Amino acid sequence: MKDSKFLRALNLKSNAIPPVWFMRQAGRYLPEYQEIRKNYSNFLDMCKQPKICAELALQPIDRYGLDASILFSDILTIPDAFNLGLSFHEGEGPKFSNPISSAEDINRLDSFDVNALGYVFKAVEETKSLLPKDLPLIGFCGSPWTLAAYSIEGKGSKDFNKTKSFMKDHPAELQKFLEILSQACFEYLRQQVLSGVNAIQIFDSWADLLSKSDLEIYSLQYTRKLSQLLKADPVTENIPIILFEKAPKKEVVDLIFDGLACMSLHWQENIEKISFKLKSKYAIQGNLDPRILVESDDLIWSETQKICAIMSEYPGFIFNLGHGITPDIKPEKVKVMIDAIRA
Ligand code: 1CP
Repeated sequence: MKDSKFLRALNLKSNAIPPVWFMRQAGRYLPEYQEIRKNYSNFLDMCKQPKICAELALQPIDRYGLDASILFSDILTIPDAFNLGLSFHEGEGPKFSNPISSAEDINRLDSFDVNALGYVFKAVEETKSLLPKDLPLIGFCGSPWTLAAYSIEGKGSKDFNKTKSFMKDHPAELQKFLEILSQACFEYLRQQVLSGVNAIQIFDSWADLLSKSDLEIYSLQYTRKLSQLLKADPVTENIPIILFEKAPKKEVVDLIFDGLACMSLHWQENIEKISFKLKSKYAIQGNLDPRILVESDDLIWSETQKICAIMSEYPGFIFNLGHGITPDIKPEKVKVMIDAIRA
């Protein structure tokens, strides 16, 4: 892994050309993904096939020669392992048949058995066996808060009203659930590392649901706890941790903490301003607006180069989008962006 530009950046070393990978780099915008996806009615069944996951993780690497690969799985495997009954069907987001709907549901929760996620760890091993030697693999989990939000809401949602009511009615039980999820995330990531991942990203994709003070109480507190557990364990202590917070109500400087290697910036953040504050302390990943990818090649090129120019003197810059690639994007547009980075 000595020659990995991505790992160099996470260690705050400079690269003449920034490393690049994308959130949701494998997925529905790729025809080769659709080709495999059509064989499964429930997306989760596909995630339970380690060899298929490895093949899917390699698709964007083969197509674009990216600088990092990400495990092909989903953040919702943990709630599924708590027997909340996850499925994903055609044209729908995730659905839980047995969501958390009362305080008692939390007290009655099955204990977490990391071995129930053995299919994910096998997928890590399979993916590592196919990847070029110097290409790192990113493992991941959802933040405890984001996992709790889906587990209570029972599905994806615009406003997560059920979750917000639960928070108001049962704050102590919610905190208990977040504790349980933090420990589960730790065991899950530790096992991913034992199976071969080289870096970890924590997705707090529903950070934007929380007010400034609730963000600390229900999300950041537990993400920090998870990171502390990782940094205190000999298996995971040297694995760089990247944190993605979607549109948080707090300033980025108020989200970072000791033990973090890198902040993955949402597209609404001002990368230039933030770079002055984080320089020499944290790597930065980001943060082109994914919607730029529906625009003209010229605009994609200039907006990509703008970010690269701003960050050219920043040791520890990793090019990424400010959130995931959406299913409507044409793969050729992604190529334009990569060419602009490497030009
Ligand atoms: O029908 C299909 O083909 C399923 C689409 C799909 C894919 C390709 C889902 C369902 N998950 C994934 C893969 C996935 N999910 C990866 C690995 C691939 C890669 O990045 O290249 C990762 C890292 C995730 C993580 C994930 N899942 C997040 C965090 C990232 C983010 O976008 O904020 C979240 C929020 C999910 C939930 C999820 N999974 C799938 C869907 C449709 C959703 C979102 C539902 C909603 O809007 O609430």
